[in-house]
Amino acid sequence: MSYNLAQKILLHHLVDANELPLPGAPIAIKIDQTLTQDATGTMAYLQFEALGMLKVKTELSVSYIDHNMLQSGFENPDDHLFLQTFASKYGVYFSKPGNGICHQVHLERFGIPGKTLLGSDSHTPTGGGIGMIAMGAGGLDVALAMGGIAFHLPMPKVVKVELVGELQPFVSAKDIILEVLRQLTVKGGVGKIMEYTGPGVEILTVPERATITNMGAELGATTSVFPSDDMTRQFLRAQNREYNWVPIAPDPDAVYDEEITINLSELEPLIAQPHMPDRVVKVREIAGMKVHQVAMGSCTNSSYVDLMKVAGMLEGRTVHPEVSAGLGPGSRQIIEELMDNGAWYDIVQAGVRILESGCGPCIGMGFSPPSEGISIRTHNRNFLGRSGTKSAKVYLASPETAVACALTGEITDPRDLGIEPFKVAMPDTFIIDDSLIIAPSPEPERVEIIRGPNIQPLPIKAPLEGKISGEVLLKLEDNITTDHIMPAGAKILPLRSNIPKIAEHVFEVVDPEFPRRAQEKGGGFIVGGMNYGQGSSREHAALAPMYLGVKAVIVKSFARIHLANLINFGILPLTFKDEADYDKIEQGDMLSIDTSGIAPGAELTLINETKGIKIPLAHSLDERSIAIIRAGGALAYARG
Ligand code: MIC
Ligand code: SF4
Repeated sequence: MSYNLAQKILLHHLVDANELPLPGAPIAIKIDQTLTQDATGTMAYLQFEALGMLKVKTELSVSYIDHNMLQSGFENPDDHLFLQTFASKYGVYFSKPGNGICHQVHLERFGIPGKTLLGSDSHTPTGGGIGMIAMGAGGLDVALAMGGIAFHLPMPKVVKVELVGELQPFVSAKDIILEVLRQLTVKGGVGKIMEYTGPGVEILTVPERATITNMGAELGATTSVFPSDDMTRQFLRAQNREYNWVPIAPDPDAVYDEEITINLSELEPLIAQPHMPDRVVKVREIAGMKVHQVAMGSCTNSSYVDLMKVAGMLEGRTVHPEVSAGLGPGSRQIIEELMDNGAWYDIVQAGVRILESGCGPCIGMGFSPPSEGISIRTHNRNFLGRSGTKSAKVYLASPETAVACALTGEITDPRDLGIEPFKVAMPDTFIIDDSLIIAPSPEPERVEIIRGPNIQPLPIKAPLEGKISGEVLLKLEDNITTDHIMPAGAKILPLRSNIPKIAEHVFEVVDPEFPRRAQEKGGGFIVGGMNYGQGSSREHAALAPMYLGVKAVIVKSFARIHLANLINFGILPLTFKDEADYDKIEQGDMLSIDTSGIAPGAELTLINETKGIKIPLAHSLDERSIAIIRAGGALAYARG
């Protein structure tokens, strides 16, 4: 039998099976490592606590602080203290605020080729850059994985992305993933693993590979993965962890479910237009548009390679007087490296504002653009309102393009600047300083968990009723993101540990009246289009609607992580058997569904009582998912 790389790692981690099923069939895999970040971590650890275990059962679990770093009140620091004391007590490593963005630090200090990683953040696939099967999931799935419980998912299809040719000057890894997004769109990766192969792979450094696997999340892909080769070995050696290296490659005659080829030599600088990461055009097509702000950083493009390119292009130049440029480095290691080699000076001297090492503007935590402002960002998402300014227009591009825009004040192809092309060499050894990573306590029984007033208990859902009924509380179009459902940003993100409070903001960018209406009507239904719930892993996009009484979500199709989150919190995820039936339901209609006969593969009938019609509905729930929903959610199910 021959296998591709993704299949090899999955096969090795299968629980209770020794063969991979066909794509779409359920699989359960052992999770070796987990990561959480602070905005999803508090819930994940409260859920882990509810499982009643004394210590995590993974090979390694790490709790990072990188999202909620503004600390404009007691909420964020309360969460940090909770997370630090919890980690210490339950066997989890803790990465202090200031140490860096979870995905970047994990790649540098913890990722191991061939291992599985589950993270409560949708960009966990960054780890695929080092040859891991690294997936994003809701906090509850991560809590279960920390408890040693297998992770369940449908067997993904594996897509071979063959990279041929060589990147030209000022064209970079970001342009590769933007090209994949242009071709496949934000729903093109659902149910798939993107596996990168071909001669073009060999010359990409680990951070460049990680840019591609990171933003593969925007395809809706389960994950993306690169082989573990000499480049991986050099990276691990430079991180003083060569002992973690193992070679992993697909078998020469490996078979794939789908294939695409990208010729790197033909790629040009690309840019994603507002408000979707797949609205990709060539930079030259929209060159000349005035730019107000440039934000560099985020887990997509804040690596050593990225920032050295930024520094090299800025050296001796100054940011345009009408542009506000900011940069958030990916980790403390990167800052130390750039301080050590002098590149930091070039960035500061050019007039770039230095932001904290963390998520920052990517999730609307500061550095919001002005009203109607055009912001060029090296980030991975440009959803409506995510920057904190609803009227702003966010474009996503490479660090090279971002610098070009910062220097000229307008959208500019970096090749048109006339800067001499240069190559960034990876250091032979990185500066290793793990002093902001705190190991768990050797005496856990002595550690007291500190819970400030921002840490509120988990809401509980009752088991599924035999018949559910209520009003259509909201009807939505295609590609609704979790940023629409449960917005983030400086005002709302600090409420992540407090469900009653955060629930007041559900669907705020779409319909601010939603929470009040949902509660007044005693809950009800949400109706949507294709790819509902794309984007982040935030389980709050299921948990908060559950708290407001949402019983079922009826759509044309779901994004993977959000579908799992709905199941985990006992909300029925249903799809139209015939997509045209979407038009037969309006907001405000009274619906009812008899759920007593729900079974794998069996259709359900929705009665639109207002219109007096019946509509057949489908679902993808297997026995286990049905049992979870019947129990009122995965926690109730896991506790028996
Ligand atoms: C994001 O990029 O949207 C986030 C914020 O990192 C989320 C996690 C969250 O909402 O806390 C993600 O990607 O999963
Ligand atoms: Fe943080 Fe942005 Fe990355 Fe999400 S996408 S983890 S908010 S840097």
